Amino acid sequence: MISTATDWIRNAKLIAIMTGAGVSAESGIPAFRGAGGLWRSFRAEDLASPQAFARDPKLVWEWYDWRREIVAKAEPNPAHHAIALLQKARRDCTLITQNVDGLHDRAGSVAILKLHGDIWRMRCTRCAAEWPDRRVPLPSIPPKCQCGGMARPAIVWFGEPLPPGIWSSAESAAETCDVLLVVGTSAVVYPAASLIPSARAAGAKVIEVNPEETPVSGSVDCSLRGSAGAILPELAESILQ
Ligand code: BV8
Ligand code: ZN
Repeated sequence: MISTATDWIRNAKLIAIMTGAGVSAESGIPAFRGAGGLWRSFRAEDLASPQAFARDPKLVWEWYDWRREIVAKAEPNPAHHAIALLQKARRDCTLITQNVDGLHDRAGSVAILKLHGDIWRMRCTRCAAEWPDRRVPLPSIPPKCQCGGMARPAIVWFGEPLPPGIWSSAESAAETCDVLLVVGTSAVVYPAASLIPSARAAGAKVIEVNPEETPVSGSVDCSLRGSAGAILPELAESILQ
């Protein structure tokens, strides 16, 4: 199986890689669904929405402050490094991520299409200014903009549209690639998950890396059952040798 995947990627002209929370699991960052997805008694869907933020901005910010602390202590794992290596070796490799943790950046990946935003950036709810803020923990919650307005995480919440430019770049990468490598996503969040059938419909070979079955496992061309931290370095090594 992995040799098939290696051949497809080696012979591909255009490669797209789409990652989800599973690629950061081995860095110790809890994924959204499954055991680690809870904080106090809340699920991500209860907190990652404009309604939750309007109702209780302090609670939502406490959740992000807690996640920022975990992410700040986390290191990119071999999967992030293997993806960065592939991108360096293959200029025609587009990285699309649903993650907001910034670990792909820290592993050296560039031109990352961040579909759901960035946990290290803030946006003012009053003047819409946007800025990086890496303070952990935050000195005051909720954080404020220089204009005095309340800041929100520069993250795409449920019910909010994805950044239009980034989304259209991700769509065209999925529709033009010869191989789409899907790593560590449960493929239940849309529109991100729709990139998988779009790539397939456009004729790409789709390879999935996940220790578990997902709703797309039955319709991909190659399912590599295992952890990203083990499989990606093996893939990168055999592709680049
Ligand atoms: C939109 C930022 C429209 C937040 C995130 C009903 C009501 C309301 C909305 C909807 C609805 N039905 C559908 C929707 C749309 C909704 C949606 O898809 N909901 C789902 C839950 C059904 N989508 C939206 O709302 C999107 N916006 O539709 O807007 C619109 C359009 C125009 C104008 C106005 C509005 C916005 C979606 C973005 C939400 N924000 N993140 C934050 O992070 O704080 S999504 C969140 O889920 C994360 O980004 C995460 O990445 C993403 C997807 O989850 P996964 O990455 O897949 O992670 P998960 O834990 O699920 O799975 C981990 C996987 O890894 C597992 O498969 C596991 O087996 C695997 N794994 C574990 N260990 C490893 C591993 N794999 C490899 N190696 C390992 N070691
Ligand atoms: Zn402001």
